[in-house]
Amino acid sequence: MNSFKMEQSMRWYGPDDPVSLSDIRQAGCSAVVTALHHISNGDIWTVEEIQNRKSTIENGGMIWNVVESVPVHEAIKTQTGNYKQYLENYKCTIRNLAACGIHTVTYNFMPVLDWTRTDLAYTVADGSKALRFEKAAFIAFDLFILKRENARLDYTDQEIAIADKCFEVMNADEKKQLQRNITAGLPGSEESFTTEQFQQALDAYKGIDADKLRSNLIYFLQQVIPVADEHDVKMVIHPDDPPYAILGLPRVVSTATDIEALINAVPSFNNGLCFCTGSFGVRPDNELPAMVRQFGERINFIHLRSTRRNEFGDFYEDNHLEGDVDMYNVVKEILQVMQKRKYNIPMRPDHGHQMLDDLNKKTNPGYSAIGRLRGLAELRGLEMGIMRSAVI
Ligand code: DNO
Repeated sequence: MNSFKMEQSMRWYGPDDPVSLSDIRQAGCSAVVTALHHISNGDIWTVEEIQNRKSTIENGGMIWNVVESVPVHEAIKTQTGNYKQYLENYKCTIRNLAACGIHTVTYNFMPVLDWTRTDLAYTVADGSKALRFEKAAFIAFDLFILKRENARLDYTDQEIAIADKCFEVMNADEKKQLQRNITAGLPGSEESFTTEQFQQALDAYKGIDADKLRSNLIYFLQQVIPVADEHDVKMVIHPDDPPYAILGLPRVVSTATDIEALINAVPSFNNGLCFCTGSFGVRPDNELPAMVRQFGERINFIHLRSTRRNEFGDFYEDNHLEGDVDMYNVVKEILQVMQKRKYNIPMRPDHGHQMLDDLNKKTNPGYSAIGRLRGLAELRGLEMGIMRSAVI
C-alpha cells in the first residue's frame, strides 16, 4: 500500500478572512497556507509576528505548512532604488521563518501585477460564479482605459476590432469594474494601484525585456537560495498567471523552458516550484503531466485547479476535475513523485466557484469556502481512487 499523499491544505488570508480556521478544518485540511498580509511589501517579518500567526493556526488544530507568499518588492524585480536593502530584508524574513519552523516559502516574479482576471463573477451553466479572463476585455482596458503608449503594436487588427466591439457595449459601471478588477489587485496580490500609480509602475519596466527580467530573477535566486540552503528552506516560485506577457511587461515563469533556465542557473534543490496547474494549464503547449515528471524533485507545493480556454485566448476557471487540465494524469504523476521522494507534498485546491450559500456572502474572489471545499473533496477522492486502484 502506498503511503505518501498530498498534504491537504487551504489558503487562509488571516484573521480578517471570512472563511474561518474552523471552516478549513471541517473541510478536512490538516494544514493552512498563509502570509502576513498586514506587513508592507519589503519589510521584515519578525519572529514575534510569525510566531503569533503560527500559534493562531495551531490553536485551530492545524499547522502552518507553507507561506504564500513572501512578496518580492518591485525594486528587486527591476533592480532599482533600495533593492539591495530589500534583498537583505528578504533574507532576514527567510531566516526568521526557519527559526519558527516554517520551511516552505512561495513567491512570484511577475512584474507589477500578480494574477489577473477581467471578470470576477462569470456565471457558468450550473449558476455558480467563476473567475474569467476575457482577452477582448483585457485589450480594451489596455487600449481604451489605460491608453498605453504603442499598445496597438502588441495586438493583431482582428484582436483590436474585437476589443473595440467589446468596449462599445460596456456601460460606465462595467468599465469601472473592469479597471478595478485589473488594477486594484485580487486577493493575495501584493500591490493595488490607482490608474496613475499603475502607469508609473509600468513605466518602471521601460528598458526591461524578458532577458533582463530573467537575469534579475536569477540574481535574486543567487542571493536568496544560499540562505535557504543554510536554513533548510524550500523556496517555490509560482508561475505567471496568465502565462504570457501582458501590457508590454515581460513574464519569464510561464513554460518548462523558463523553469529549466532558473534551475540551470541555480541548481540547489531549494530552488523549487509551486506547481500551479491552473496557471501553466492556460497554455496548450504546456504538457502538465510531463512537467510534473520533469520537475518532480523540485515541486514542493501544488495548486490544483483547471481552466477552460477557447480559440480567442479567453479562459475561465472550470470545476477542478473538468476543463483543459488532465487532472487524473497530473495527480497520478504527483503520486509517483511522492512515493519516490517519500514526501507528502503540500497541496491546496486553488480557487473554487462561488456557489450555494456563498452566492449571498461577501467572499474573496476565488477563495470562498464551499467552492474550494467541493474542489478539495473531489481531488481527495481522485487521489484515493488512483492509490487504491494501484495504477501508480
Ligand atoms: C492566486 C495565487 C497567486 C499566488 C502568488 C504567489 O490565486 O495563486 O496570488 O499566491 O502569485 O506568489
